[in-house]
Amino acid sequence: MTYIAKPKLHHPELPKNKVGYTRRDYEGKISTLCAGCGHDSISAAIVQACWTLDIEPHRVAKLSGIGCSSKTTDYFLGNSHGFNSVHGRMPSVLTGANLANRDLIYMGVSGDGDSASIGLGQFAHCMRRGVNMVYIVENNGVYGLTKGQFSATADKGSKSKRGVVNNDEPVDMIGLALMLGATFVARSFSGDKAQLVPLIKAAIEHKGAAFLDVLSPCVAFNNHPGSTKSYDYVREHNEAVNRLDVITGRDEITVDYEPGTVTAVTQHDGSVLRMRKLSADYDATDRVKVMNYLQQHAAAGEVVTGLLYVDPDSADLHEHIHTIETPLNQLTERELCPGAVALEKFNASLR
Ligand SMILES: Cc1ncc(C[n+]2csc(CCOP(=O)(O)OP(=O)(O)O)c2C)c(N)n1
Ligand code: SF4
Ligand SMILES: [Mg+2]
Repeated sequence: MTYIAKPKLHHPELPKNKVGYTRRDYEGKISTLCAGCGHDSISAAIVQACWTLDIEPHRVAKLSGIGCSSKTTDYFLGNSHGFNSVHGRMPSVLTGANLANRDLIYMGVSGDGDSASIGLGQFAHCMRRGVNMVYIVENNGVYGLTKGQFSATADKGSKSKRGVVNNDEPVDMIGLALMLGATFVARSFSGDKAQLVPLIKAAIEHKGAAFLDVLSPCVAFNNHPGSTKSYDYVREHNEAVNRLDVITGRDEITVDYEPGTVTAVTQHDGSVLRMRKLSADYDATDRVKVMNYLQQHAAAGEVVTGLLYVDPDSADLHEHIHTIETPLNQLTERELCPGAVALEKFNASLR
């Protein structure tokens, strides 16, 4: 992968977070994406989210597949663990890493081609298994890296840059994530940092599979009239159901909730999601109602954004399969290989 390292020089008085890092410490290499690509704004939002959450960079593992979107893991969190896998295989590689070391924060970054075509099966299984991760799809409706073919999320009737109409039904990744049991489902727009940063923070604090579909226009191949993934189209059709604040479990909670307008959801680690209702009939904790609401609004041509669904009592894969609290990669040989007597006893219990 080609890259240009960022100069390390910065102002000596840049503000530091609680763990002693400046925002610059969360950046990566200089991006080689097209100027104006939505994916770069998502990288900036990830940097902002991790810096403000006071996460030590070495506690994050970022994984990706193949595509312009998957290249971005090189452009943020340069001091974190990273693995660029093959096309559509990020979820299985991430699942394996997560099983070996549950102590890291896992961030999977993918594209609509990477996740809705070749990686659709992998996406499905990490959602239904509840792998503890933030799964970000940088959704531009095209294969940007291979020069703008329609992807499986391109809307029926939308036009390519050359005027060709897409006649195939789109894969609705939000609908799939909900159906498959994801416990945190959100949609946002790369051009709306005020909405995107708190959603990423909330997804990081969530236990289980947190899915974020981020509309991220491809300025080179899908930002023209007739595209439903262009900056203009998303701005004009954006229908936000809520606005989010995240208060981490570590901080004292001193918020004054306004009855009727703010819903507070406490997560497993004590962090509180405060959702300001923008739509009076929206309940982000009722999976079936959320699915109906999204279908109705999609039929009306609206792009519904915000925290769409959250299960405050979520569990993750480790709970499902009863692994021990100690990360498997820290177990000693003695614990991993308890000896012939223990093995014989175990085998006898199965006879
Ligand atoms: C196994 C395999 N098949 C096909 C390709 C070619 N290929 C590279 S990137 C890509 C699609 C990328 O689209 P998306 O995930 O939407 O990322 P974007 O570039 O739009 O961000 C394809 C088909 C590949 N690299 N590997
Ligand atoms: S081709 Fe599209 S997706 Fe790729 S970097 Fe350029 S604008 Fe972004
Ligand atoms: Mg794409």
